[in-house]
Formats: sequence, structure tokens, C-alpha cells
Amino acid sequence: MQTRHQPIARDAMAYVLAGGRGSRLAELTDKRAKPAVHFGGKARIIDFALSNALNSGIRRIGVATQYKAHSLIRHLQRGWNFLRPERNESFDILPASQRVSESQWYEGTADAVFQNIDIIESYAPEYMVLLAGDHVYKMDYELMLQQHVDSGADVTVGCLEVPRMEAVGFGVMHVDEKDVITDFIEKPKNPPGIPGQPDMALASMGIYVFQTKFLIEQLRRDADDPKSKRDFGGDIIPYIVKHGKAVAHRFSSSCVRAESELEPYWRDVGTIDAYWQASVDLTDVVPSLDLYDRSWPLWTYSEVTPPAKFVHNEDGRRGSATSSLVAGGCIVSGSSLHRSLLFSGVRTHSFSSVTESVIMPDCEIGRGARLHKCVLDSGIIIPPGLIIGEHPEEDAQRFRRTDSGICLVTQPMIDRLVA
Ligand code: ADQ
Ligand code: ADP
Repeated sequence: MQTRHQPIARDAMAYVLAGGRGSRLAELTDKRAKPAVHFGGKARIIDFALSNALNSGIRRIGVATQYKAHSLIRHLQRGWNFLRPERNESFDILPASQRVSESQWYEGTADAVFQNIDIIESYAPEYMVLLAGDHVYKMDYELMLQQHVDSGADVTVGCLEVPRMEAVGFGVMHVDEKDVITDFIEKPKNPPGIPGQPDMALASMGIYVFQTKFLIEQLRRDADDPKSKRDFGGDIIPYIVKHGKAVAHRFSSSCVRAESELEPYWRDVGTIDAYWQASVDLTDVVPSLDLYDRSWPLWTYSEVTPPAKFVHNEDGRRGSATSSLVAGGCIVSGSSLHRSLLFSGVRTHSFSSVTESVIMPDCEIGRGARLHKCVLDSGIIIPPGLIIGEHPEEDAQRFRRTDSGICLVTQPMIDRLVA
């Protein structure tokens, strides 16, 4: 009898770590965790990891939340609760909630899994795919699972090549000719280069595949180690590199569909500059991240809204947008948009202009206001005539202006101006 081939992903559970703050995003993560930050005119950052899981064939998903989780949890409840237990599917939101330890919070990333071992065991997945909820990328985890099974690794670690000096914020590894990890250093001050490519380093993406049984053994062992900080990158992975078999999975080899002409896409979007750049890049005629790819759809919660509307004002001035992404529920009235992203429910009034900017949901841009290279937090009301992005010194006093000239604007900053 022929055995039926089933994707390994169907035996796997994805576990998304979504508790970190992402403090380099400054005020954008004052009221929400980084995975909940809006991205791409419609979605939130966590939707990329979750959509990858779904598109890879995974049907069991857990999300560990911690820091400022309200906005994130609401988004997940609204958008991601369609996985049904009756179909052997599951979707669990797992807030840090004193399940095991006395302390109120998860200590490190490993603790955020350890405290939910009972829930994981109740689903009995053969494999665990541990993911970070704060990166924007497309990746087929089935290919990573296949490599994990074929190589007989204890853990498989997703990795990519980054410029050596950028690797200070990553776990950095050395591998042998079979991509077995021989050394792993978490966030080294002076990252080691790749042999033969001294300016590049092999960085961990913080994505791991384990056999569930082995993962649980490791988490229990780590929990008994008084010196451990309960962190995957700092404790669990270095231990396995030393005492077991850790194998690197190269991101480029699991970029979606080998026949695709697109370059592999992965971004951390962890700083205002990186967030702005990755967002505005989406307005390119042919962006390197294709949100319109029907074979690898980006799932998200989206409010039911009327279509975006572009109207003339009373003087006949056109509401227009070029090279821009405009979500439903927006009304662009007598104003012009260029290389910008408007999330749902934004209103722009007559004689205003918005260029190279990201406008989060429910903002209002007053008459005659001009915004250039801005990131507006959700729900902001920009008063009529306000100009941002043309006077660097003034901007730096009023808003959070980065060295490269991007202004992050929040409502308290506007309130201070009009007070
Ligand atoms: P970091 O980037 O420092 O390093 P970390 O702070 O460990 O990432 O967070 C990883 C993920 O877990 C993030 O998605 C974060 O939101 C989440 N998270 C953090 N603390 C959590 C907690 N207590 N509970 C729930 N979720 C939590 C890691 C690895 C490096 C690797 C980089 C890649 O340690 O080796 O190079 O990710 O970005
Ligand atoms: P953000 O989108 O800025 O991360 P939220 O998801 O918390 O923040 O809120 C999204 C929008 O939903 C807000 O702009 C606000 O208009 C609305 N909102 C905020 N709080 C609530 C709530 N408790 N119930 C319903 N809608 C809310």
C-alpha cells in the first residue's frame, strides 16, 4: 500500500513570541507591542509570521503575549480566530499569566514557552516552529521542517547573512560545511565574519524548529539551571550547539516558491528609519515585498469599511494619489498624496499634501497641512496649516525626528503644539 504524503507542517504547531516591546520604535510602541504596530497600509507586523504559518500549511498556532498586549490581543481575536478545533486546528492567545511561576511575567523567550507546556502537550504536535512576531518577511516553514527532519537535528535555526557590523543585535553563528552550527554567540560586541566573506555574518532570525518532546526536555532542563536567563538565543540554543546537534537553515533556501522572481524579503523594521523605509518602499511600482501575491496571501483583521474615496473640493481642486496605498474608509478631499500609505479611516482635507509618509488608522489631516517623511500614530488630528518635514530644527524640537529626517508624530506632541 502506498503511504500518503502529508506535509510535515500538519504535524507542527507554530508558537509566536509576541511579547517584546521593540523599544527602538520609540513612541510607536508606547501603547502597543511591536508585533501590533500597523504595517503595509492594512496589516500589523505579526500578520506576516502568522500568514507564513498558515501559507506553509500549519494549522495550530499559539501566540505568547506580554508587553502592552491589549491592541495585539484585540487584533488577534478579531482576525485570527477562524482556526477550528473541530478540524484539528487551534489558535491560542497566551498572555503571561502566572501559569507556572510566582512572577507575573514571562522571564525570557524560553519561559514564554515553558509556562505553556501543558497547552502544547494537550495538542501533541510532533514539531514546534518557534517564531518571532516582529519581523516582516515571507518564508515557507515547510521547507525548514523538511530540512529539520532530513538532517536529524535537535534544533534547526533560521539564519540569514547580514553585514557584519549590523550583527551586533543578533545571535551570530559559525557553521561547518554541512551547516551544522559549531559556535553560537548571542549579540556579540564584535561579530565574527563568515569565512571567505569577512564583511558578512551569519545571523539567527530567532526562528527555531524542534521536535516537541526534545524542546520540552530542554525547557525543563533550562528551568532548573539557576544561571539561565530563560532565553532561546542566550541560553537554550548555545547549550544545544555545545551538547547536541544544531543545524542552520538558510532563509534564502526557504523563500517562497523557487520559481518566484522576487528577491528573498526579510526586514526587522525595528527602528523608525527602517519602519519608514520598508513602508514607503511598498509604494514602488515593483516593490520587493509583493502584498498582492495571491499565492502567498497576507491575512489580517480588517474593519468593514466603505471604499476609499477621492473628491474635488468646492474650488474644484482634485483629491488625488500617486504611487500610494490607500485603505478602505479613507476620504481624500481636495488634497494630494504621493508615495504614502494611508491606513483605514483617514481623512485628508482641502489643500493638504502628504508625501513619503505613513498615516496610521483614523488620522485627520487638516486643511492646508503639509506632511513630508512623517510617520503618524493612529488617531492623530493634524491641525489646519501645520507643516512637518520642511524645517529640520523646528521639527526636531516638536516631534521625534531621526537623523535621516523622518518625523514620528504622536497626539501628545500635537497637543503640546496647540496648547
Ligand atoms: P532579540 O531580537 O533580542 O533576539 P528577543 O527580545 O529575545 O529578540 O525577542 C524575540 C521575540 O520574542 C520577539 O518577537 C519578541 O516580541 C518576543 N519576546 C521577547 N520577550 C518575550 C517574552 N518574555 N514573552 C513573549 N514574547 C517575548 C532574538 C534572538 C537572536 C536573534 C534575533 C533575531 O535571541 O539570537 O538573532 O532574535 O531577531
Ligand atoms: P492601535 O490601532 O493604535 O494599535 P487599537 O487597536 O487599540 O490601537 O485601536 C484601534 C482603533 O480602535 C483606535 O484608533 C480606536 O479608534 C479604536 N479603539 C480603541 N480602543 C477601543 C476599544 N476598547 N473598543 C473599540 N474600539 C477601540
